[in-house]
Amino acid sequence: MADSALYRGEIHLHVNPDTGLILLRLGSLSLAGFCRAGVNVAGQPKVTVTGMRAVELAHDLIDDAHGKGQRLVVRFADGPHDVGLRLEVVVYESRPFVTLRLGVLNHGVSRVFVQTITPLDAIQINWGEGPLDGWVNGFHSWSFTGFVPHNCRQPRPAFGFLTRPQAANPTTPMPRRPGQYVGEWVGMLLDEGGQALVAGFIGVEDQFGQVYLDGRPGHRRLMLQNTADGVPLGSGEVMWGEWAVLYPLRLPHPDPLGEYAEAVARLSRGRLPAPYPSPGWSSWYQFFDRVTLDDLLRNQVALTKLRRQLPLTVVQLDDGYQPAWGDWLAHNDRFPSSVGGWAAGVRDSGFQPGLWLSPFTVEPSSSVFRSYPEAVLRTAGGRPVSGGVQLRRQLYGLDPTHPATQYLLHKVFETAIKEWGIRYLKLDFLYCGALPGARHDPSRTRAQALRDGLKLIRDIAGEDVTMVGCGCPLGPAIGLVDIMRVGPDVAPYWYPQLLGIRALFRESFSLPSARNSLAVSLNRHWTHRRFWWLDADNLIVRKQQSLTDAEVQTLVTVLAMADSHLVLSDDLPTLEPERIQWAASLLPYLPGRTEIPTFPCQTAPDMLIRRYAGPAGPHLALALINWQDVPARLSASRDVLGLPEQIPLLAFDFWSRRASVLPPGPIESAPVPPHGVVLLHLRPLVPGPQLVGTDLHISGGQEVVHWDVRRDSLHFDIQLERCADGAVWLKLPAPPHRAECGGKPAEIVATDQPGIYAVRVSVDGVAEVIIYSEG
Ligand code: 9PG
Repeated sequence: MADSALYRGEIHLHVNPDTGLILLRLGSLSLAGFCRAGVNVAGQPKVTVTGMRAVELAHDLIDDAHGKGQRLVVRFADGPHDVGLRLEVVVYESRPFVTLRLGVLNHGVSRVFVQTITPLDAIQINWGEGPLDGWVNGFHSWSFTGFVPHNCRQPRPAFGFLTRPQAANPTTPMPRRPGQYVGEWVGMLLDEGGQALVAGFIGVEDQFGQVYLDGRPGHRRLMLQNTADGVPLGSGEVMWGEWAVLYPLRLPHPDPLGEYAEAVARLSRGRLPAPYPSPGWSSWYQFFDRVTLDDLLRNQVALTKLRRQLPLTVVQLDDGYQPAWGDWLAHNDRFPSSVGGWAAGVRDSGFQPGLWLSPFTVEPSSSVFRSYPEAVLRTAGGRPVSGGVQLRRQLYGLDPTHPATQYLLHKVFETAIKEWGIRYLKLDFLYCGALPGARHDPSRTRAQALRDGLKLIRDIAGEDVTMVGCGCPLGPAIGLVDIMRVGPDVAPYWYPQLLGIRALFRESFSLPSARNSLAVSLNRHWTHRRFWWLDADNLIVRKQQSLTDAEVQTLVTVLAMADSHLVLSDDLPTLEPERIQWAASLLPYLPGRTEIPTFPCQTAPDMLIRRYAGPAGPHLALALINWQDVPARLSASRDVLGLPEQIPLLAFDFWSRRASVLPPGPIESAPVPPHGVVLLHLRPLVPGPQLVGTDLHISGGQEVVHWDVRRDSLHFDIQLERCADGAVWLKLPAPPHRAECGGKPAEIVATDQPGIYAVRVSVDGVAEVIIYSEG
């Protein structure tokens, strides 16, 4: 038999042909385990087939989506029910990872049902002595995603027995003990010394995949498992699990999941709105499910008045117009006329109507539920499968593989898109298209059923309609949605609460709350612009709510630093002018690069960096977030920021509008209020005139598009695509004599810092500014 080993740099893999033991060395770590599959025959319990004795080993050279590589193929002797396994392992010339997948072959005469495909179950991991921390990805938009310290239990859904599918994958068992973790698609193990291991499925279209991790000393385990949902496999047929990857990492690292995400995107190409998604307004976080047509109309009037100042182009009606979930083409008595009539009015006033729909969800009182009972996904025993409970409403899922569901999807989306002219769809509760159950087409997995459903919607909608995924299992939506909600709901309060109770739910990361939406979305930033445009949920800026001013500033700042899709959800006619400015400061989206230096080692990352390059020189925005409940001084080392240690920095504090010069050494803040943020724009101090910052745009200067230093004057242009009054802070070697903005005199204000001046500017889309120095 051929050699049973593969080598490439730090990666070494060996399969023992007599026992099937897979030995994998990744740098200084080593893992040992087996591959397995779980299958059953009709009416009998599941049995495990383990790859043990190799009957064939083959090597070849390949050239696939990840480049040139060497492949090892191992065929194992048949196990129970004459099921055979075939393992493929690849190492690549220019990739730091090993990929593997497992095939299940039915060599028997009767059908088998495939439940699980496990390309690697590593039951032994050599990795130091201490306990290992975990990082886990969650199943859908609202699922907990983030760091789990080894001494804490992985956060689980509140009232799981009622609301499990709303928070997590209902078929994935939750880890019981601290030190055990389970991630959907991808997870990481981490040690104190900065060594990390990434393990995940890069194939995401056909089967859901979990990575089970145990970081406890003496119990270490890493299992990559696909769920095949009991799909039948006929005699002589083969079914492949998804491709998985493993790679070691040294932390800190600028982009720990970059290799993983790029590999996913090479197999399932992402979809990106170009050049960026249209910003909008939504009814949900102000009016919730009590929204009326009048609320919409008043806000449309306000949007028209604010158009130059706050150029939002989509008006998105959320949940609340329908008489019942499922009856999406009808409207309730808060809407005297049809949704189509409202949409036409929105278009007439020059905006784009956007509509919320929950295409795979029905409630029992809907006419769809009564008229198309066959479209509702059921258990093998015929009971509808629960999709959870929303505001005391029992939700059920539709079966996307059923022709009746397909007929309903056609009807809803053809009406909404072709008749009503909706070009922006927020598609919610999409996990309801992937609930576990007995599907009409039993050969489709849950992941395939959802992807089929989303594909059908995309086909009806066409390429130009913007689709936002929400409550959506991440993998199967890649390439089909343009924008993805990557965290739970924001709310007009900071911590999660249920029925007015806060104390019990602090660790319930899937419940609506500002903290939850920010923390989880930041842990999914690595998906941004790779799979879709990231949506960290709507912005709420109004004063009339339970968020403090500091908390609202944190919301604004995180959305900016994460480069999130912007949708404002406040009652605009009553919104305070200052708050309108806060929201407007996020527009337009300006190019920059986000870094989260502590990722993946903090549940709620407290430091965000965004690097900008522009004609006024490169600068960086540094956001330090105080997640604590008491005021705190926050700091960042220059090393982490990649800034020279010895050079003073020009700093502009965006929220306090203060310019200063920071001495060499670490950057330290004044006390930051609970849940507040300090946002600094930093530039190394150099001789000559310099931009310090602006209060026009949250990037603090990226809107300056032209910068020309002459002998006695400084010329620069501002491009904002909206109207704004504000100021630009400048460091000038000589006191300015006079200033002009758009040909008119501009006021110069001295600051308390020698050599730093603020120049008042008025921008009408663009502005040309000239500063003349004395003498
Ligand atoms: C409309 C809303 C908004 C919001 C969505 C989604 O009960 N729950 O677990 C639950 C979770 C999320 C949720 C509502 C209920 O919000 O994210 O933006 O569109 O639906 O109903």
